[in-house]
Parts: sequence; structure tokens; C-alpha cells
Amino acid sequence: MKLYVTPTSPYGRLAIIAMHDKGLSERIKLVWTQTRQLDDPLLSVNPSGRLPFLLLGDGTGMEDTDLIVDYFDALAPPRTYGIPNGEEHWPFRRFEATARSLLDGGSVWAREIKRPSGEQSPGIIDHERRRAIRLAGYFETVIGEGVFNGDLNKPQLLLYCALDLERRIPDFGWRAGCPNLLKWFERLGNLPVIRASLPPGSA
Ligand SMILES: N[C@@H](CCC(=O)N[C@@H](CS)C(=O)NCC(=O)O)C(=O)O
Repeated sequence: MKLYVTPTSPYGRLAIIAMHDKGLSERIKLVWTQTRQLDDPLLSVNPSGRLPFLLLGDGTGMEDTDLIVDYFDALAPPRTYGIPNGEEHWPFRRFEATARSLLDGGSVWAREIKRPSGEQSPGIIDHERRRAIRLAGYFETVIGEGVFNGDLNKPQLLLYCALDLERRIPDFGWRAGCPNLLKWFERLGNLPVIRASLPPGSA
């Protein structure tokens, strides 16, 4: 199997963390690539051109982080990325959705500031900056909840990869006002599977 990723994609990073966490790194070859290239060889296997993309041995494949993480989870039992039942169900899903919201908005922000300066939209940048700072402030108040303090799960992966966008967005200064979140982020960042997911040359 081949997992197509870029060194900067937070979604790619999330899929790579899950790959390591599920012990699949020997079975999956990482292909470091670049999106939005007209001659991108990925387009012949994934018409959307989006990453991460997992190419299977039979020539079929799948895009979408959530789907790829579920596939990894099924490949390497026992399942650890499922949604819990009972009392934890709704808090888990709520936090997952909000963490994805931070990741999606932060990705728009990161993409916008990468455009040539004359093509950037100050309105979009400001909107996403405000959203990201509000959401970081929200997670500061709930980071003590059980969802964020057990084994790695999707809400944690989404939140970690969203906050890690600070490496691409100089103005995403969430650390100063969020000491609890920072402690959590640094604890996760020291996990071997998260360290192993950094792109070559950035450790
Ligand atoms: N919802 C998708 C989002 C993936 C996504 O937006 N990936 C970006 C890289 S960070 C991409 O492929 N961009 C290329 C493009 O828009 O053509 C997921 O969770 O995998």
C-alpha cells in the first residue's frame, strides 16, 4: 500500500500518526508529493487530487482522512478508533466535530497565506484567525475531559493536527493564552507515534 501525503498537510500528518499508532509502517510506503500540480502522477489514481490518498495493492484507493483512519483501524485489530457507546458517545462526537472545525478552518487560513500576497483575502484571513483563536480558547476550557486524556482517538488526533498548524501560520499564537492546552499538546507531541509522523528533516 502507498500513502500519498505532503510534508505540510495536517490531514496527511493525521493519517501518518494513525499509521504508526496502528503499527502499519512496515506495510505502507509513504509517498511525499505536492498537490495542485498539473502533471501530478497522483491524478491518474485519484481524480480529486486531494491528499491524503491511500493506494491499495489492487489499484483501487481511497481519499479522506476519516476513511483512511478507519481502514487502518480495521486492518490492525483490535479497533481503537471507534466511537464509544454509552455516556461517552455524544461528548466524543461533539468534540470530534469541533476539533475538525478547527482543523478545517485552520487549513483554509494556512492555504490563504500561502497565496501570492496580491491574491490573499484579508477578510478570509481575519475570519479564520478569529475562529481559530476562539476555538483554541474553547479547547483550553475542556481539555481536562476524559476524551482528551485516554488512548489516542480521533478527537485528539484532529485537535493535535489543528494546533500543529502553528508551524505553518505564524499568527496562530494560541500558546500564550492556553496553558492547559499547551501541556496537553506537548504531552502528545512527545509520544513516539507522533514524533515518528514528522516529515523527514523536521524532527
Ligand atoms: N476532508 C479531506 C480534506 C483533505 C484536504 O483538503 N487536503 C488538502 C491538503 S491539506 C488537499 O489535498 N489539497 C489539494 C487540493 O485542494 O487540490 C480529508 O479529511 O482528507
